[in-house]
Amino acid sequence: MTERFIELNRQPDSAVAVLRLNRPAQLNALTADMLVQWREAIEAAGADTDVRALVITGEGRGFCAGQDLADPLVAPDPEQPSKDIGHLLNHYYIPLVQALRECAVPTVCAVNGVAAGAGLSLALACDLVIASEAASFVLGFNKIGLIPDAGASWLLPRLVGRTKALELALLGDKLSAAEAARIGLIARTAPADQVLPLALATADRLAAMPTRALVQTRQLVDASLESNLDIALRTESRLQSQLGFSFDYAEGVNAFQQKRPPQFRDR
Ligand code: T3D
Repeated sequence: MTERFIELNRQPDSAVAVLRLNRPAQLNALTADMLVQWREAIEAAGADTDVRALVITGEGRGFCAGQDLADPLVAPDPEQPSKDIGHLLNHYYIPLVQALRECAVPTVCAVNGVAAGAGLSLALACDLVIASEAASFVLGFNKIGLIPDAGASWLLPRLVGRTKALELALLGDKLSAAEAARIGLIARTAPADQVLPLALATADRLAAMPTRALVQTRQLVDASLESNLDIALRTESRLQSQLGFSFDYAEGVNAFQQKRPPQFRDR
C-alpha cells in the first residue's frame, strides 16, 4: 500500500479543512507519491461542499524542503545518467500548482518552518501566506544548477518586483520571515506557536464569506497581471452580472438591511 504523506482533515465544527504535509524527517521534501497525494487532497477539499476554506501546513520543524533530491525520479544515477526533470514538472508539479491556483475555496498557507525550492513555489501559489517568525525562505534552485520552477519564476516578480526576484533567485540567500513579509513575498508573520491558530482563524473568517466571490476575486487579480484596464472592466462586469443573481448577493444585502450576520452558502 502507498504510504500516506499528506493528511486532510476537517476542523471540528468548522468549514475549514487542514492539509498537512507529513514527512517531517526530510523537512517534508516532496516525492512523486507526495505530489500526487497533495494534488488529490486539494481536489478533494475543493469538491467537498462543506469545506469553505483550506489551510495548508507542514508537520515538524520544516514546511517543505522542495523536491526530494534522493527520489529516484531525480537523484543522479550512474546507471541512468540523464533524468528528465521536465517530465517531473509536467506530470507532478504543474498539475499541483494548477490545483492550488484553481482551488474552489480560498487557501491559507501556514508556513511553520523553512520553505525551500518548490516548497517555496507551492507556498506562494496559495492565496494568503502566514509564516512563523522562525520560518525562512530560500529558492535554492541555483545551488543545484536549475532555474526557479513550479511557478516561482512567474510568481516572484509579481510579488516582489524584478529587483528582489533576481536577488533571491540569483544569489539564493535565505530570507527571514520578517524580511519576507517586509518585501511582500508573504502576507503576515506570527510567533511560532501562533501560526496555525492565526491561519485557522483567518480561514474561519474566509469560510464565513461568499466563497464564489472570493474565488472569482483571486481569478480577477491573477488575470489583471496579464491584461489591461479595458479587459479588467469588462471581466468585472461579466462576473458581477453573474454574482448579482446569486443567493449570496441577496443574502448579503438582506443581512445588511436586517442588521444581522449573513449566512452565505454558495460555492
Ligand atoms: O530534480 C529536481 O530537483 C527538479 C525539481 C526541482 C524543484 C525543487 O524543489 S529544487 C530544490 C530542491 N530543494 C533544495 O535544494 C533544498 C535542499 N535542502 C536544503 O537546502 C536544506 O535542507 C534546508 C535549507 C531546506 C534546511 O536546512 P537545515 O540545516 O535546517 O536542515 P538539513 O539538516 O539540511 O535537513 C534536515 C534533513 O532533511 C536532512 O536529512 P538527515 O541528514 O537528517 O537524514 C536532509 O538531508 C533532509 N532534506 C532536506 N532537504 C531535502 C532533504 N532530503 C531530500 N531532499 C531535500 N530537498
